[in-house]
Formats: sequence, structure tokens, C-alpha cells
Amino acid sequence: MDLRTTPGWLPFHPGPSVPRFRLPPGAVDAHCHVFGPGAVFPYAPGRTYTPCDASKEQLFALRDHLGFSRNVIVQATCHGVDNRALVDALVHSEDRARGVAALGPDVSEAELRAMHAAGVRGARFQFVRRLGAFTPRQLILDLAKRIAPLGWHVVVYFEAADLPELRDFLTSLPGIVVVDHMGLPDVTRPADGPDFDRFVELMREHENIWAKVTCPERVSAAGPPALDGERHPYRDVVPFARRLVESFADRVLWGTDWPHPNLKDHMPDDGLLVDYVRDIATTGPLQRKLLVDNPMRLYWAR
Ligand code: 0GY
Repeated sequence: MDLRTTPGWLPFHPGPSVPRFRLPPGAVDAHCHVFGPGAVFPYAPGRTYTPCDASKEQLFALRDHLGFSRNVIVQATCHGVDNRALVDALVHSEDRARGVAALGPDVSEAELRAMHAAGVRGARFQFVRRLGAFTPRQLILDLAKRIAPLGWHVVVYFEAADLPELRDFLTSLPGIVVVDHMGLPDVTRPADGPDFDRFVELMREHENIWAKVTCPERVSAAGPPALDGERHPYRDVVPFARRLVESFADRVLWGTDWPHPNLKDHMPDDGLLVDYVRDIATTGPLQRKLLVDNPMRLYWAR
């Protein structure tokens, strides 16, 4: 297999700083990935990008460096519906990682049960055009019904402009539905304006919908954070994440998104990203819910 990365690929930060924010004991990095290594776990033939390898050992070292206790590893599209790299990371995590898999139409009950035993607790479906074909909606509904008895939830990844069209479908899904990266809001619009209100209303009206208040580095319109020593990065994204954390304290999750696939203009310092959490969850109780209680309830209690 050709393992050359996509042209212009930015490798993850080689030496993340030590965060100034001390994470609460038991904190979970609830959104991160493993890539390959491609020589062992080949990337999917139909992928839209080839990343640099990002191994489980590197992920677990980052976990320890940043002060997290656990990871939730999310299947990225470059591995398609071949979840072997994910499952390998889970079974070598000493029960310190759970997973979100990608499922195809042919997945068997035995495969679902084996993934559950390894630590998978959710299935992810993406609606972001640049990442390739979408799973047909009827198939997602069928799969959502099949995974519900295992106590799994559905994770969806879409862009804010597509929410009006997706809304009826999303609200028809059974069980908990977790939205990646706050539904990728346009942060050049106001956090209390009609666009983001749409997302907030979706969560207000549907108590089964959760949000990951993740990925300021992807959502920010301001570009790389200034290295001013204050360590308050991605200020333009803060009001969006903070609004969700304060409105839905029991239904929000946070994670690094390491190794940050497909970023174009800069690669974040993961230590600085952890400091970002202080600005979106500003009290100890909110921080504990976001980083410990919510992910533990969703991923380790079932
Ligand atoms: C992308 C690619 C993927 C996902 C993420 O933030 C993410 O979870 O980056 C993917 O699944 O391939 O460019 O957003």
C-alpha cells in the first residue's frame, strides 16, 4: 500500500506543552483517533486522505503527558468501516479506552458483540462532503436499532449549514445521539444569533442529543492562536462552546481530536488545547461534568 500522506499534510505537534490547567482526576479525552500504523492496519481503499500514522502508543503517551486518565477513540474515515486499528488500541488500553466504530451494512451480530467486548460503545456516521460518501439514512436507522440493545449510541458529524435538512432525520434516531464538534458552527456569526440558536434549540427540544464541545482549532476563523503567554487560545470559539456547556452541563463532552486530521493552517499544541477548557467550563462542577461524569456515564457505565 502507498503510505505517502496527502500533500500538505500537517503532522501532529511533536512536543505539546504541559497544560497550565490541571485536569480533574479521572478526566477523559473523549474524542481522539488512532491512525494505522498503515503498514499493520491499512487505510481504506476509498479514503479521501492518507494521514500520517498516529499509533496507540503515541496516543497513550499523550494521555499521560496531558494528565488524562482515559480516552474515547473515534473511528476516522481514513479507516473506513475496518475497525481493526481502533479495536487493537482498545484491547491494549488496560480498560482505559472506549471506542466509537464505523459500521457497514454487512456487520454481523457476532462482530458487534466482539467490538462491544473490546470496548466499542457507539457508531459514527458522517455527513461532511469532503470526507466522502454518506451512509444511506435508512441503513443508519437500521443500524441504530441494532446497536441500541448493546447500549451503544450514535455519533454524527455534520456542518452547521446542513442542520436544517438533517434535523428531522437526526431527531428520528433512537437513543442518545452525540454531535461532533458542536455541529461545526460558523463562528463568524454571533454565538447568540439565529444560526447557532438552531443548534441550541435542537438540544433543548431533544434531551437525547449531546454535543462534543470540541475542535476549536478546526472551527476557529481567527487562525493560529497568538503565542502571548496567556494561554487563552481560540477566543472566537469560546462563546459557542461555553453556551452549550452552561445550557446542557450533563450532555457535553470534550476531547483533543488528536492527531487533528486535515488541518490546513496550523497544528495545535495539545497542551494549549487543554488550557482552552478553562475558558469554556469555568467552574469546578462544570469541568467535572464535562471531563469526568458525562464521559464516564456514556462510555464506562454500560
Ligand atoms: C476530518 C476528518 C475526520 C474526522 C475528524 O474531527 C474529527 O473527528 O477530523 C475523519 O473522520 O476522517 O477532516 O474532519
